[in-house]
Amino acid sequence: PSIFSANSRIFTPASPIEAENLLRPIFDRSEDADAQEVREAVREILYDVRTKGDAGVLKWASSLDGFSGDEKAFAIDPERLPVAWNSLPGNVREAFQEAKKRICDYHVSALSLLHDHLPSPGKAGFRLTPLERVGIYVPGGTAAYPSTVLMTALVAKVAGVKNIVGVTPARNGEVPPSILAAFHLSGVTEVIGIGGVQAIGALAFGTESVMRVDKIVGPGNRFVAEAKRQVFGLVDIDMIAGPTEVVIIADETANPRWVAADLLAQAEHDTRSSAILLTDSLVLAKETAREMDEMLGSLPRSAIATESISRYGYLMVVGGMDEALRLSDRIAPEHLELHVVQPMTLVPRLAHAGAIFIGESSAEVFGDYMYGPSHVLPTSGSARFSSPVSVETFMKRTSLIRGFGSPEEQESMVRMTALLARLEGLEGHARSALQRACLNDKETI
Ligand code: HSO
Ligand code: ZN
Repeated sequence: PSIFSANSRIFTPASPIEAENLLRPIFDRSEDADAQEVREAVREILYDVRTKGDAGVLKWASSLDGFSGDEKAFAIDPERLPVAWNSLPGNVREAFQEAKKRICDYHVSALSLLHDHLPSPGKAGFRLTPLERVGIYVPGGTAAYPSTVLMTALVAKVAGVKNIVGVTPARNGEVPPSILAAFHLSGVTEVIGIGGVQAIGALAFGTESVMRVDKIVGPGNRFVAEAKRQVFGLVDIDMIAGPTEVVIIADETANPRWVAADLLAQAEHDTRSSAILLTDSLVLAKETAREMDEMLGSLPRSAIATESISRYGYLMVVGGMDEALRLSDRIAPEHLELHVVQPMTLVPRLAHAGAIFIGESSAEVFGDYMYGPSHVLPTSGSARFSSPVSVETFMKRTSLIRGFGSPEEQESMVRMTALLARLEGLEGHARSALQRACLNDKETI
């Protein structure tokens, strides 16, 4: 029996600096002691895939994933997808359909806000086009979530991506039916049954049997994350995903049962997940701890949740809401819940979060499945500079340039361009510009 009590995770820092120091393990969480080993292992596998193609993939898929078969077995028979979908119970299919509808509605309206800016004569503008071929990576094991398939593949579909290839490890030829069903529901018709670093390599370099993609999207373990980092540039990637996290800002009016339940929902994902309460109420912190202890008693994944809470869980009592907001921005959490009297008033005062759940009825778990925005969000503080997966993840911009507005403007642009080109020692550039000068004083500048 565990002697852990969430009470031991209540902190009452006396100053903002002390609060920040207490949170140090959160900021250091992504720096793995063995990162060097991970980097080297990944480099070796990617090298094999790049130089040996299918044979390289096969070598690692069989030694790491127990893959049996030849490279013809990489591709999963598309006929298995509708079969998997039809094998799900009716009410599960109904829930998935509803999730699909809400995800598509949200992203269709997001897409409608994006417009090409086609240039009139003499102006510049831009055009947005979908990527042509995208790989949706789905990890194996307990982190294989069909909801994540919907939250990535459907977004790509709405953005207009023509070729979406699902990639997931087939252990002994088997992929969980719920994953195949989710591919089917998302309109993915091509599925490759390999996983890990070798799969990322195949997607990035292409092999005899796997066609290379333009972008790789989706979560994965540390090895997959490092592989995506190493192939970035050759292909695009969505992000480097770290363990999931939630911050809840709550005042004394919050319901401690809901706060506790939401913290545990995040903590059960992974022993390295982080769940943090920031409150100005010691009473709320104590009641939340009591509720957590009680709920942990019957939670099937209590071992994972307990480990995550005891390492990266905090019930932090701070001097006031200003301090709570400041700490939350410092963490830049993937998910932020606001359980306070007037939650909307806090929103403009917060700069950094992947997704903000406004008001205590907006639980993060609804965002995992049913609210439309993608649940693939920036983690590990990267919400400071990056965004959730969205239609823009699957699009790119091309600048469009269409001449100058008048002969006078053209004349002066020719002169200035030639001047700057010669400053850079590029006479060829200067002459190219000068070709466009008006006839009267073509060569004098
Ligand atoms: N909360 C996770 C996503 C997820 N939860 C999938 C359940 N299934 C990261 O945003
Ligand atoms: Zn979740």
